Amino acid sequence: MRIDIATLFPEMFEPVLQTSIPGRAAAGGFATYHLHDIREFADNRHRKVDDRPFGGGPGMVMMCQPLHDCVQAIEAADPTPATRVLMTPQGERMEQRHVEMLAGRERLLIIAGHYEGVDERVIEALDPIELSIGDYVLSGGELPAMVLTDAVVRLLPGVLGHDDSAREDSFAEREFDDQGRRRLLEGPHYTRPRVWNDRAVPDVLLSGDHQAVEAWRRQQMVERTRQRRPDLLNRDP
Ligand code: 9D3
Repeated sequence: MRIDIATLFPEMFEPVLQTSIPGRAAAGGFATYHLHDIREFADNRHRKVDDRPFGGGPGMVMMCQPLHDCVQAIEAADPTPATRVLMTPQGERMEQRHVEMLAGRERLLIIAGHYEGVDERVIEALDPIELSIGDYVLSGGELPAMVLTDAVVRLLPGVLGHDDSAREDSFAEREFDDQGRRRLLEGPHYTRPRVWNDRAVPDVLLSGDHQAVEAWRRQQMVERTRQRRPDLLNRDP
């Protein structure tokens, strides 16, 4: 998969995309990342890409022309059609179903907004999928673009080890259902030592009784989900 990212801060992305799973995806040739600085498409001496909002109000608005020219140049650089995604607080809240849909595309063009917002006319002209990563205020769309990239590339075939893909294939172990909805929260995890600061690992996990372990884990998952995420229980099938 080719992932193009249009941003005012390309330098923010490089360490994140070269590390951990996104880094492995690139090193293995499963994903390529192409960063583009929207400011390089400013057509004025001062490299200005924002301006004051018509009608007044606080903050600055990202201008149409630099972003539009940036997207045209990105798309012209490779004939593969790109799925355009704008990261914006006005978007649909991103969930695993969006991630799965985007992981099936050959090429993504992710636009990280900044400032108060993007001029509505260039959004209309580009007609991107608009996504938010949740209802809290960030300084821009850069971190959301990285979140989306991480979530997508880990789904690309071959990126995760065999263990993980085998696990994803096993229905009972799947984290998400066919509609991309989270099923149950995970239960607690434990490793050595058996006692740490007077806290012991639950006896059942040391019992060697595999059936009892599975029953206990299931009960922990259900109880934790009831307490923390009751919205996940008793939903439409
Ligand atoms: C504090 C300013 N807000 C109202 C006066 C509006 C606002 C504008 C721009 C709030 C945040 C931003 C920058 N954020 C994003 O571009 C963004 C975002 C986010 O802030 N939260 C969750 N998902 C996303 S995706 C893009």
